[in-house]
Amino acid sequence: MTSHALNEHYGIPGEVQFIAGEGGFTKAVISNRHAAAEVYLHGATVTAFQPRGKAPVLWLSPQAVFKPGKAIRGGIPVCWPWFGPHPTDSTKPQHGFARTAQWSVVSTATLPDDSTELRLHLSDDAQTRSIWPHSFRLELAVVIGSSLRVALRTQNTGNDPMKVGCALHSYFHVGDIHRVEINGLDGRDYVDQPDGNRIKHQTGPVKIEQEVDRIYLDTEDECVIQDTALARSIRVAKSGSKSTVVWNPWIAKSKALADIPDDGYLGMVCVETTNAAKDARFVAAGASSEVVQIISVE
Ligand code: TA6
Repeated sequence: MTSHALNEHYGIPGEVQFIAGEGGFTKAVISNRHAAAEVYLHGATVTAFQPRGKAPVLWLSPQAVFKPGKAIRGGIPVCWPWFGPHPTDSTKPQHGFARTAQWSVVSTATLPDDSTELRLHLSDDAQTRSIWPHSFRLELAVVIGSSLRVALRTQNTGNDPMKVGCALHSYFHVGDIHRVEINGLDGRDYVDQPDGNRIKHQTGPVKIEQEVDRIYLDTEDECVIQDTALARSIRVAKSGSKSTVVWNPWIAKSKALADIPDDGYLGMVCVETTNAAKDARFVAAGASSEVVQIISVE
């Protein structure tokens, strides 16, 4: 659907407008009394969220590549129906196919508290079934208010159970990674991916002093990113998830990844709400499963 048609059907004057964004991909530009935000239909990727009077909350790489088949580097990519490499077939895309698919608009609405809701959906087609032999309806509901609520709902519309791994792979903007601590994971075990996937135990807050790529297990807790440089805390609450991923590429990986500036690691950290590792979920035929992330700034 063209931006013009989208605005005809789903635009809300002064609040929701669909325009051509980077790479010619369509994005929803949202503005209300609480915040401003942007959401690309490419991958249903929230790429910006900024509460009124506050610094941007999400990090979007200045070197992000906007082209078919490539995930946007930053914001909140939707990793689905698997997290990380495909469990058995390395030829299949890392983090699944949802984050590079073209999603459709379901609805837009102004909520009673003047927040804005945008719902997007993705359903199976011959292309997805060639990669993953299941029928599904995926819906992303984004509510932009003083906080940002992102809900990913998986519906199994087929006749067979399906195993789903996923992530709301959120990149957060921080003032200085050296002065960041992440609270909420104390006492949890985690898979330390850069160290041979060894299982380790978290003591105290998470500090970023090297490449960090950890799947924290058996945790339903809220995380708080203490960003001393920007004198703020970013709260990341969740439901439908028992695994939280923390990632910072650090120096070498920032240099290795073309869509991250060499010094990109200094201003970002990922805290991801996931069904990863043993937290992947079976969704029975006709059933649904939902993961929710709620982001707020203090
Ligand atoms: O969520 C952490 C992670 O799995 C890291 O291993 C890193 O690969 C990151 O995702 C980004 O993955 P991408 O495929 O977007 O480069």
